[in-house]
Amino acid sequence: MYDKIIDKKWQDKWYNSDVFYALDDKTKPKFYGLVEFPYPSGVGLHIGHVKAYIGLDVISRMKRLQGYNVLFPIGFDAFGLPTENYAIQTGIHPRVVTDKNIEKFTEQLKLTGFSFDLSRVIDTTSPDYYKWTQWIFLQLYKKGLAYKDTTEVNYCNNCKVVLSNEESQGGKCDRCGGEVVQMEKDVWMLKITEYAEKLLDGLNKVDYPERVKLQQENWIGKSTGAEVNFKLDICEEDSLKVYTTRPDTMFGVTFMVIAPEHPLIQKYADKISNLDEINEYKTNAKKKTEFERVQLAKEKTGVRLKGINCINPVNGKIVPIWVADYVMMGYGTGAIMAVPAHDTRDYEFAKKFGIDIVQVIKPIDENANVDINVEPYTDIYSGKMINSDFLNEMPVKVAIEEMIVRVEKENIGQSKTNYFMKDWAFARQRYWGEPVPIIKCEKCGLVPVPENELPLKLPDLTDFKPGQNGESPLATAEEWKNTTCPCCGNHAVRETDTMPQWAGSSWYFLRYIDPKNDACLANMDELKYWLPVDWYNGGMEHVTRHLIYSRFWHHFLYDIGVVPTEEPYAKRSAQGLILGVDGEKMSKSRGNVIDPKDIIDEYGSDTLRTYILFIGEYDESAPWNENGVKGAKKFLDRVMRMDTMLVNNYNKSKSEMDMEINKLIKKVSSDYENMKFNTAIAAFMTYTNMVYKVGEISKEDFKRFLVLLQPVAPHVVQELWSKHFGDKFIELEETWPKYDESKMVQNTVEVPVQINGVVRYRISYDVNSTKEEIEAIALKDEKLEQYTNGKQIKKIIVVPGRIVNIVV
Ligand code: ANZ
Ligand code: ZN
Repeated sequence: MYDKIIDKKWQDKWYNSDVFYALDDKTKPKFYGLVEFPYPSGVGLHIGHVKAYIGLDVISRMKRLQGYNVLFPIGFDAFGLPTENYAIQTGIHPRVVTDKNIEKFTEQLKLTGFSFDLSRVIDTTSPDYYKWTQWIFLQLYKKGLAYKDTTEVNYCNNCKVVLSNEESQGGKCDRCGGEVVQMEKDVWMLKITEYAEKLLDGLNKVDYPERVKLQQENWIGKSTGAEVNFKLDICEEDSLKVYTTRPDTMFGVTFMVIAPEHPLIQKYADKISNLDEINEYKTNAKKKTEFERVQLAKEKTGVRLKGINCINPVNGKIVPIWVADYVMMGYGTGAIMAVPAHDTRDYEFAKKFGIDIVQVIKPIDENANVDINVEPYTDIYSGKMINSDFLNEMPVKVAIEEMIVRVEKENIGQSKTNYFMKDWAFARQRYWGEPVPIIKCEKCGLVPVPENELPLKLPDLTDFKPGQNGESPLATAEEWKNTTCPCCGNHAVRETDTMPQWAGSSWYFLRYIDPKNDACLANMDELKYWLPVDWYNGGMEHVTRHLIYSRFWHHFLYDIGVVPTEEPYAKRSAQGLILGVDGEKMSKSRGNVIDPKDIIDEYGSDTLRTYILFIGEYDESAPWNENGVKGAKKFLDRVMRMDTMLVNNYNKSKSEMDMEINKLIKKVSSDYENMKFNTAIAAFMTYTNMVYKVGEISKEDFKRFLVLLQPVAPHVVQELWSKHFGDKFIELEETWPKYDESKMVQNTVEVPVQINGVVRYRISYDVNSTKEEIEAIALKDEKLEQYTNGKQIKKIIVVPGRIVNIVV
């Protein structure tokens, strides 16, 4: 029986030893396995963490046994709102809360038996660590990639912080789920857009799942097209600039749309006869989130801008301008040329307001039924131009090129690439974050804190509450805030914004490589040996947040010569969720949360590990099932009792047993490598059943079985190992077994031998034997004597694979 008493016994030994520490030996091949480090919340380790970490725990354990120098580190991403909010509620300092939570987390990680290198634990809130986060910020600042700008930002009234686009996807705050509103604010921004191309390119050089690549590509959202200027009828000197991906459709433009925030409205306010109406529309638009505004399904609204029109540069036609909130100020130029015949949103708008619709693209198939009076024709990635003068009959792709050439030649526009991704709003108005190391001087402007003064530590406050109107609590730390300018020595004040939580996690994997270095973020020789991370596992929810941010920082650090590789992660995988018993996402409110601690207490760590790996495909979601847990426990019980069947040499079925263990080695090795843990465990179960059926297992095969199973059930395995094969840790004594392909085919056959029509005994021979060889084996058998009684053998007939007939 697997008794959970052994868990503690081995955990104590493991974590009091250096068995999981990465070696300082660069002659060995290395394996760097990385998992997303946890936020140490008060709730502690949840079941999702276990699933997220166990995959690479298995792989790392296998790699150790395969002779790699393995770095499998863990740390804590500890700045952030939950801790701070808790501090505000209870008055306990976030430092105290964080330390307590980290301690609790570490204990729970040990309970699960993870093979993390605990000598390299990092904590993003420790000044030794955030010194380097601040240092990276200063390098970004010096290269012009960190800048301060007054822009419309996403703001959460609940959390009282500015959010980046990545943190407000779908118009909801990442933290609290509340509505995100737009607010004009002076904030720090990081120019991630400058790295858009590199981030796209780099995807070709890494081994990421397709769905991860696709999500990143879509988030970056590269779009190529043209900016085209439409002159204003009231002032031919001035024009309205639009961004379009379809310059080929310019003859189909029947109206223009500008975003409610477009500056044209201010500029020509005196020319607009319905300014009040426009302003009212603008006020209403402000109340909507960006998400609401751009939704396709939404009923279109808008107001005609009376008093100003545009002139279509290709045909001289007068085109009315409308103000509508489906056009966003933050994308392209905040103005579009509307082509209702071929764009759904423009079509709905034109129908609602009775605007002309002119078809300019027809399908290649002349017989296809297109009626733009009924619906827009949007299948326009192929097709030919009509009603378009010099473009007529051209395929659309040619027409796009042709029109770009034309607008550039006639100086009415130029080709243009846009990205959906925006620069990264990089400031929070909260206490528990890295202080932005910048000083504001009246004379010198923004001045970086000198690098030798880093870390710029957080002041010790007692009140952490965010201020009103987006003021940071640091603004109340008078003594800390007031300083002198490093440039001119005059009085100056510190930046009081802190960095967002994503800062510390954007480079943490570098620090694990050299966690105690105080001269640089990590030593180059160490980085050269360990980078890139060989395998990074994490959640799908981080693909367009952390995974983009950290790739951006890494590319930047590569460009300034601080790291030796362009891409940080060679390979990425993503685990699926564990759902509640009801098949729904686990949540406190649903009451379907499974606490790993409860499972460990009742069934043991290895049961939890085995079950989670067995629950389904590792990268897919699967509901929790208590019977499955019991099944895993039963399997481990059977493994624990397998040693009652140990023999030095097989008495029966040797070749079959040889075949089975070799098949197991091959399957488990490749299944682990492909994260097919469930089928690997199924193979262990089949093998175990077979051993029980045969009733014996050789010591040699048992050894190999244990090595293979160790990554999944290290407690059980180490216990059995110490009982039969010595006291040391298995990884110090044994290496990963190799399989012998030649033993994996069924290479012997067993056939009956009949003497005068009666089956008397059986012989086995190699499948490749000739008739003569089979004959010889049949005749050599010692049992022959007793059935022939010395009589003369008259005839022997061999039917290979079936029978041997002897007539005496
Ligand atoms: C004319 C046209 C005709 C368009 C047509 C599309 C289809 P992506 O691919 O996402 O870059 N657009 C441009 N700026 C916009 C803004 N600020 N808010 C809302 N829509 C905007 O999309 C670019 C297309 O989206 C542009 O091409 C423009 O409409 C619209 F048959 O111009 B198009
Ligand atoms: Zn100064």
